[in-house]
Amino acid sequence: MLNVELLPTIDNPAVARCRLCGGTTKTLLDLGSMPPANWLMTSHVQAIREFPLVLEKCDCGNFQLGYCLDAEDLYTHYNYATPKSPSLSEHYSRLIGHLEQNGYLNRDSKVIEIGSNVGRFLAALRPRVRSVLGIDPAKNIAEIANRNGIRTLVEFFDRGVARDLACVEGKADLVVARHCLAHNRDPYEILDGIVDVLAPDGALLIENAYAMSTLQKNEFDQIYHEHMFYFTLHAVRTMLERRGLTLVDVMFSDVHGGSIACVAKRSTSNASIASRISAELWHERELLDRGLAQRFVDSTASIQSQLKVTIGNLRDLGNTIYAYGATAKGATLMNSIGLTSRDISYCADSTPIKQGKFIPKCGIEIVSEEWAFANPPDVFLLTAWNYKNELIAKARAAGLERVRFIVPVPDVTIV
Ligand code: DWN
Ligand code: ZN
Repeated sequence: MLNVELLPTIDNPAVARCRLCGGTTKTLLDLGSMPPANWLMTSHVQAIREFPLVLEKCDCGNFQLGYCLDAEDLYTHYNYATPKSPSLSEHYSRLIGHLEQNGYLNRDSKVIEIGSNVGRFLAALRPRVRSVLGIDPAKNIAEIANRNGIRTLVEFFDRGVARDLACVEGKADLVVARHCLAHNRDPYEILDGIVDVLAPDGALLIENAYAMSTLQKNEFDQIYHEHMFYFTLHAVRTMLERRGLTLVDVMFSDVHGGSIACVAKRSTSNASIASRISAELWHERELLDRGLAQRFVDSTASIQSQLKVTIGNLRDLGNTIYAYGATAKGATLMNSIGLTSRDISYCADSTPIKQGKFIPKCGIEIVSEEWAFANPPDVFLLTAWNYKNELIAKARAAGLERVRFIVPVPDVTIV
C-alpha cells in the first residue's frame, strides 16, 4: 500500500508549510503528474502510478516538493547504483583532501555513511581512516556494496538505528550524508539520528545538489519525487541550527549539475567557522531577491518548448535519436514534454540493473552502452548531461565520430 502525503500539513491542509522552518510556502513550478523516476518498468506498456510533482518555495530560502512519497516506497528496492566515473572519483579525492586538510578527518577516524549506495565514496575513504560503515535502505544495492567489501547495513537510518549503532559500533568521528537528506520528507528524522551517533567533536558532511545551481542553470529535470528538498546554504544552516549544529565549512563542486558540501559540528564544540560562509549567504540572498526563482520558471517553459521542437525537427529529417543515461532527471525531462519511444528509440546506460527495463511513463527501453554503440543513432539526447564530457568522449572513443548530442541545459544546444 502506497503512503502518499497528498497535502503538505495535517494541521492546516489549506496552507502549505515549509518542512524546515514551518513558514508558509508558495507553489513555484507545477510539472503535472509523474511516476517516480526510478520506478523502471518491466515492459513498455506496464501501468504505472503517477503523483503530483510540484516545487514550492519558502522565504527562508528552502525549496521543497509539495507532495511527498514515502521513503519506503522509493528506496526499499532501488534502481540507482552510483556509476564508475572519473569525474566522481576526482570529486571524492577533492572532498577527502579538504576534510583531511581542515582537521575533520584523520587516520584514526571512524566513518559512517548514510545512504551509502554501492559504497563508492566509502571505498575511496577506506585506505585513509580507521573504519568505514555504510547504511542504505535498498537491500539490492547494499548487497552490491557488501560483495565489494564495503560493510553496509540495510536500514532506514533514524534515531533507533543511530542509538543501536552508537552502542554496538561506538560513536562516529565523521558522519557522511551525501545526496540523502534531500531524499526524505522530514530530514530532521535523519538529523536527529546523526546527532545521537556523532562523537562530541565529530564532523558531519552533508552534500546535496545545490538549489542555486539548479535555478541558475535551468536544471528543472532535477525535480523528481526522490528530491524532496533543493537546498540553499540558508536552508542547510536553518536545518542544522534547529538541531544544535553549526555550519562550519562549505565546498562547491560541479558534480550532479552543481553540488554543495557542508561541514557541521556540534554548536558546543567551538569549531572555527570558514569566513566565506557569510559572503556566500549574502550572495544567495541577493540572487533570490532579484527574481532568480521566477527566471528559472520562465526558462523551464522555454527549454521544454525548444527541446520538443528540436527533437521533432530531427525526427522529421529522418534521424534516429537515443537518450544517453537512464537518469532520474531524464524521466522528468522526457515525460514533461511528452516524449515516447516513437521519438527516442532507446536509452543507453551502463548500469546492469537498469538494462532491459523501461523508463517509466515514456516507455523507452534501456540498453547497454555497448549495444547502443554497436547500433548507433544519429543523435543522442544527453539525459546524463552532468557527465557530458565523459559520455561524449566514450562515444567518440567507440568510433562514433559523427553522432551528435543534444544537451538540454542550461540551454538547448547541439554538440
Ligand atoms: O540524488 C540522486 C543522484 C545523486 O543520483 C538520486 N536521487 C538519483 C541519481 O540521479 P540521476 O539518476 O539523475 O543520476 P546520475 O548520476 O546523473 O545518473 C547517471 C546515469 O548515467 C547512471 O544511470 C549511469 C549512467 N552512466 C552511463 O551510462 N555511462 C554514467 C556514466 C558516468 C557513464 O559513463
Ligand atoms: Zn522555510
